Amino acid sequence: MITLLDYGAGNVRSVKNAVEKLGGTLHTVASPEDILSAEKIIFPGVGNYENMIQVLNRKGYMKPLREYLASNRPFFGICLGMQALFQGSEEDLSNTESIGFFQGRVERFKTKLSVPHMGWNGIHLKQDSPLMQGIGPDARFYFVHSFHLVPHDPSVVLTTTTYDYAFASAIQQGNIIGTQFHPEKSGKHGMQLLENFIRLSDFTPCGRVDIPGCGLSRRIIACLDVRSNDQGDLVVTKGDQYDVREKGDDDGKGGVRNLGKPVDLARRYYEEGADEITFLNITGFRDFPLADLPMITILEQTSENVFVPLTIGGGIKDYTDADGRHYTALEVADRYFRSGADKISIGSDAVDIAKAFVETGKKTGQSAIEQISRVYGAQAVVISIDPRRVYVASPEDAGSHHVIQTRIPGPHGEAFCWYQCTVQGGRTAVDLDAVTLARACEKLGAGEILLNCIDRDGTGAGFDLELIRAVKQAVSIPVIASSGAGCADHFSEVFTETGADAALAAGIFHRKEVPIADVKAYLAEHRIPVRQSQRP
Ligand code: 1PR
Repeated sequence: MITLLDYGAGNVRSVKNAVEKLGGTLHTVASPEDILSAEKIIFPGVGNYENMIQVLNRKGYMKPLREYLASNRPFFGICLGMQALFQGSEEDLSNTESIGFFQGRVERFKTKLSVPHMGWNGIHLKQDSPLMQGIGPDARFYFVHSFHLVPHDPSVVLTTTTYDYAFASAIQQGNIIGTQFHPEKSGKHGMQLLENFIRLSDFTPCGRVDIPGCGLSRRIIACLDVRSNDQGDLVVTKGDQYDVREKGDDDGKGGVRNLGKPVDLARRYYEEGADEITFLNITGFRDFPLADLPMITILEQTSENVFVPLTIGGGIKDYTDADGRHYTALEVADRYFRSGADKISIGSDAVDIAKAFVETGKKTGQSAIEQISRVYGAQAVVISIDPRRVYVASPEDAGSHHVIQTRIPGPHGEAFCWYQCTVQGGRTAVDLDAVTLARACEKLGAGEILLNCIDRDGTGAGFDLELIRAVKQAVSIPVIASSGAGCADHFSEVFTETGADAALAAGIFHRKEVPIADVKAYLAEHRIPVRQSQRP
């Protein structure tokens, strides 16, 4: 029997699903007594440290947790669940007392690399622990965090991981274990680790070792654009420059392209080695997503069998329904996190928010970006940008917009362009450029940029390298390059020429033109680090 400490923030569904898939039985903590009577505890933490500590205090969990840990019964803290074991964090501005079982604190990454540290990274093993049985030096695990542990006592470090510099990525003392990475999101190796925790009863390490692992890989993301077709079924579709209807009918208005069922395709991509899966509800801007229960069901069903990060986008904004009930974007996001999402992606609403911020220079604290980031952490907030090129003869013609000199001249030989943001799936253009939008959203608390490009979407002509380079240079959060992948070499090109942290594709995967495994094999041949595809 595993006792799950769910304090109400973040996606615990994946941990539940993983434990149940491995044959474990779960009981969720409902009172402080449940902690005291537990035999094995898993404490998954995602989101904001300060919020977590306040909730633990409010629920009266601090004292029983300290008693439980002192008894050396098995405990597995994941991400914030590990950080909480120490004395405090730079993320906690109110400096509330933490569990303090170990000496040390949590500090923000001090690096020029993208923060959050997001993606699949290796581990350098420092202790010979039964927990690590069956996990070799090629294992990579999924990390997503802006803060890392600085323990006082180096003997509690189980593994370190290098992101610019080495930091403690897992700790262990007796049966008390913690990982900064998410085993429940780390495919086969993560499942092995959880299985070891469920199966074994004594984790006491047998001594010190020094086994280096591999480094951070570039991520390959499969994207599923989802919408109802004309028969009302939710299907994965795929547009050409955002037009998802078949061509060729007399009136030019064919049916919605149907490339498969969302849950089936997501599972296929997980098995083929996708590092993440993104669902975009592409009509979310006009329908209220919480009324769109099938989308919630898709997430719930996907998370039963897919153990890599899931992002969901479309319609994440404040909303008033037909009965006059108001929902905040935070409530919409909360429902998605509870259904199995690890990150939410905001498209149209981010444009309005950023525009207001750029015009006033003031943060309201109330925008969807700020609210969701405050509760769930920056790493859970992705901004999806849908830009289109606007050619100009000279930089002055672009006004205050971020303009670049382009190698791809415009229809009249223009040598300059800027990237105009759009909303509502490309239907409406806005007086804001993609670079300014990305910068503003980073300042407001977003943790990642999903950078689409309407000109390239579905063309197979390759990513828009000039766009991606401009945005990547403007922000310090990770950037996902999207739109236009047509062959494996396009992925290699986008990583080497823009520094993108991840690359996303849809059409070539849906049509089975280039399998994910082939993309990864090609990247590995070209010395670009990737997590090798492995059947789960
Ligand atoms: O505005 O917050 O409701 O979010 C809506 C979301 O839906 C946005 O993220 C927006 O990008 C997306 N969206 C809206 N309409 C469309 C459409 O296609 N008609 N899809 C759409 C965007 C673009 C990519 C695509 C890549 C890779 N899809 O995500 O998957 O371009 O494609 P490729 O590899 O085939 O070239 P909101």
